[in-house]
Amino acid sequence: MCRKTILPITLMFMMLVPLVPATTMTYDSFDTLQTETLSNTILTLTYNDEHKEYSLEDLLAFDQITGNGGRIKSSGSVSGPYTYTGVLISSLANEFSTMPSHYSMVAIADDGYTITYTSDEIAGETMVYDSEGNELGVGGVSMILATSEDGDTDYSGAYRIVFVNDNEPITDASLWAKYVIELEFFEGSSDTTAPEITIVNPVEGYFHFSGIPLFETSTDLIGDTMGFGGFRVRPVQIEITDDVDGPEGITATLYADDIKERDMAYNSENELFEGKWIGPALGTFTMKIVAEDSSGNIAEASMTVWYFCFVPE
Ligand SMILES: [Ca+2]
Repeated sequence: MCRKTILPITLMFMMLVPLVPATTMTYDSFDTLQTETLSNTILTLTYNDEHKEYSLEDLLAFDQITGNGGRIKSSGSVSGPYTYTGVLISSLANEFSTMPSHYSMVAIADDGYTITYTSDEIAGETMVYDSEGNELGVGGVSMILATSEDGDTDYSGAYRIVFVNDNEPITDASLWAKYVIELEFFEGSSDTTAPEITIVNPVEGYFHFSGIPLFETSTDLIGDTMGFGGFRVRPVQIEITDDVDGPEGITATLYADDIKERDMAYNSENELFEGKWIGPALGTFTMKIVAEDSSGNIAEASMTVWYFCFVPE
C-alpha cells in the first residue's frame, strides 16, 4: 500500500518542478512586453512638468487631418507639396485639461534641435508662398504633426510638423521641425526676448529736408539731428529684428514727445518699418519708437530731433 502511494506523490513533485521556471518565464515575457510598449513611444507631450507618452497607434486614434503642403528654404528651393495626414497641434495641446487658450510650444527633435512656435504660428498664422516663392499672404493653413507623407508612415523626417490646407500652400521650411520626439507647451509665450530696434532714418547728427538726410550738422546748431519739412518724402525708418517673430509678428509705433504719431508699416522692399512724421510743429522733440513682438515683449528706442514743419498733414 505504502509504495503504491509514494509513486504518485513523486510523480506529482516531478511535475511541479518544471512549473517554477515556467512561472519565471511568464514574468520575463511580461517585462519584455512592457519594454516593447515603452519603446513604441514616438511622441512625448510636456506641460508644466507633466509628461504624456504616445505610440503611433495612439496618434492615429486622434481625429486625422489630411491636406497638402510644401516648404521653401531661405535659398528659395521648394520641396513638395506632398499630402500629409496627421494630428492638429491644438488637439495635442488639449490633452492637458489645464492648457490655457494662449500657449506657445517648443518642438524637440531626436538630436536635441529645437524650434519655438508662437501661438499665432500654431494657429496657422504664417506666411504662405506660391510654388515660385512669391508671398501670397499670412494664414489659412493648419499646423499638424504628420503621421504620414503621401500615405507612408515611415517617411524621411518623420515625424514632421507641417502646414497644410486643401490647396498647395508653401510655407517656411524653418518652421517644419523634423524627427520630432517631444512637444513642450508653455503658458502664454516661451519668448521673453524683446525685439531689437535700429533707427535708420532720421540719421543722427544730420539735417534732413522732408526726411532726406542732406548734410551733417555742426554742433553749434539748434539740434544735432534736424528735420525740416517733416519726414514725408522719406519717412521715419527703423529696422526691427526679433529672436522668434518675423515682421508679421511685430508691431511698431512712432511717438513724438510721448504722443502717438502713427503705427508704422512694414515695407517688404527695404525690409524696414516706416511711418511718416508730418504736420505743423516747431521745436525739439523726443522721437520714440516702441516695438512689440507677438509675445508682448516691448523694446523702445528714441532720438532727440529738432523738428520744423509748416505743411499741414
Ligand atoms: Ca521676441
